[in-house]
Amino acid sequence: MEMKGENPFKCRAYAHAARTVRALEGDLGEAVESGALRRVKGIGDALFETITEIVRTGRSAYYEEIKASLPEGLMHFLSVPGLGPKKVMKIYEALGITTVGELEYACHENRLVGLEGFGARSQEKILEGIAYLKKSQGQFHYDFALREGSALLEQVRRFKEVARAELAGSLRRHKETVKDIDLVAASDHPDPLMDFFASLPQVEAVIAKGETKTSIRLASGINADLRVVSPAEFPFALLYLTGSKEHNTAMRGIAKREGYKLNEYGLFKGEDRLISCRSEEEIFEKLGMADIPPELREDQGEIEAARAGALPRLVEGSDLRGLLHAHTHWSDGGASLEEMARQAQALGYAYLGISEHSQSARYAHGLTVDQVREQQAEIDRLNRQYQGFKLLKGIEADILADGSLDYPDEVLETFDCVIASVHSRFQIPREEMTRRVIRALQNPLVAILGHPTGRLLLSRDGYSIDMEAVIEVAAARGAAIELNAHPYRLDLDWRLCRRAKERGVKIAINPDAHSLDGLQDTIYGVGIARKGWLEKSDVLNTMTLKELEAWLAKRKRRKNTITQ
Ligand code: DGT
Ligand code: CA
Ligand code: ZN
Repeated sequence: MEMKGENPFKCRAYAHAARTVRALEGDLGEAVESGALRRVKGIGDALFETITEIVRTGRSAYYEEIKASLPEGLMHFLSVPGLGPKKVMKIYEALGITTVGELEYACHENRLVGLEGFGARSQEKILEGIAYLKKSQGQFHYDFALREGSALLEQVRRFKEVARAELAGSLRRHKETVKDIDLVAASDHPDPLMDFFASLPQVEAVIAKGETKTSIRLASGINADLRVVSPAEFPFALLYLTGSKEHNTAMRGIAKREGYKLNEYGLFKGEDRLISCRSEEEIFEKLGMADIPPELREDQGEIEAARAGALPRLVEGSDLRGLLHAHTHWSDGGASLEEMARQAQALGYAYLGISEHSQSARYAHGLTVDQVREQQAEIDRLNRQYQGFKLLKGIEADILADGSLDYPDEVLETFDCVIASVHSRFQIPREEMTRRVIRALQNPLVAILGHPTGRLLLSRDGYSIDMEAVIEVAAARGAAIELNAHPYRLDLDWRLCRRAKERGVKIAINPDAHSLDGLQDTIYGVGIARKGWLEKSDVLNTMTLKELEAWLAKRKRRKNTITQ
């Protein structure tokens, strides 16, 4: 609509409605049919009609009409980070280009430099954006791949004569992003299973179909491979297809040293004598190793650890006692304090740390000092009603350009748990960003550094920062670092989680929830924490409420001893 130059108010109403629908609790179809949606704020008659049409027919005539009136490739411009609809149309109208490839070429030819509203710097940024797009193309967020993969797995498992089936590949290893979905199934009759798989309703195209392997593309855009093996081969195929490639290579080396041959079909001794194994665990055992959790299979020392009996006991979702970092209606969240608290209790947690945005984050309705006081009073009031559960008073304080925080210390002191995060000025030089974040961490009132690199998976790299140096300061200060569990962030990266653990820095697995459902994003953070070798004792919010309160109080005492 913006590309077509539609009325800006109308555009905004649609964008707003999209966010509203996304945050809606319950079933959208029901809300449409009962007319309840019509009573939701911001959904007028026209929008209600459009949404009803989409729900009932899966399409919108208005959308199709707009789309058809624009050159097809132009929509893809919008995937280039930093290019909005207005700029896209300017480029199109001035240069007549309609594909991302042409756009890249035009940048190389310096044709954007002289264009009104552009310049050398914006041309360079567009080129960077295109490079990013190319790099991330064909990659998918973990949560999306897991949803699609789990649905496929369920369908395959329900098919007759499938003895066992599992997800494999990067999805099973819980990588933060994945290229495709890998599935392995055990069956003595692969043919009908291959036919069944290739004709599932969500299949858009069959890429390859063989006797033991079929590759499909789903309508949602991601590819999936199904490998079918005999039940006896299953554990070996699962091990092999889980990988990673580097882990597999190292495993083969170990097998060889032990006088075996290991491949996707089996473990063999001497002249191809099969050593049968019923599970991956048995294969590891035969090779003198402890069972290596899939998350660790990246050839990062897990094989040596498994041989030495020194694998970590990885943290589990059930180890978490509470959650920190949630937003509510008070700033940019989609639910009330009470609703969030109720949901956290329903999920079995003993505490929930509320952390709205701070005052300079206007775009996210950051809290003024007066609002902070009001919210804290409201939290006190609610806490008096709860038993075995407590809301913690927190804040997600912006780290300002100079590394100071967004409230004076007298205000920061009133919180139980201060999370400090960078939300602006990402483009500064590495040294400056490192100094900025370190300065914030040196404030003894800061308990946790929020989403420490600011990355948005598949759309924005983290800002340039010396995380090793930041980890050192967190260690010295006794502050924690967040592992933001939102599937688009998963920040701190798992490779650095391990570094933090080595330095004794606690990691807080935080949902950064902006809705009731958002609280359950925590599972993605747990997966990444496991991938980063973290154990229960490495994770801040495995503490009981009492332990956590003592940990937080210690921080405040330290503040007093410094200022006195
Ligand atoms: P991705 O890129 O997110 O799909 O990552 P993966 O690890 O799922 O890679 P994929 O789908 O190409 O292959 C699935 C598994 O198959 C992989 O985890 C390990 C195994 N594999 C694939 N190619 C090779 C290879 O050349 N050598 C060995 N040893 N294993 C391989
Ligand atoms: Ca894969
Ligand atoms: Zn944030």
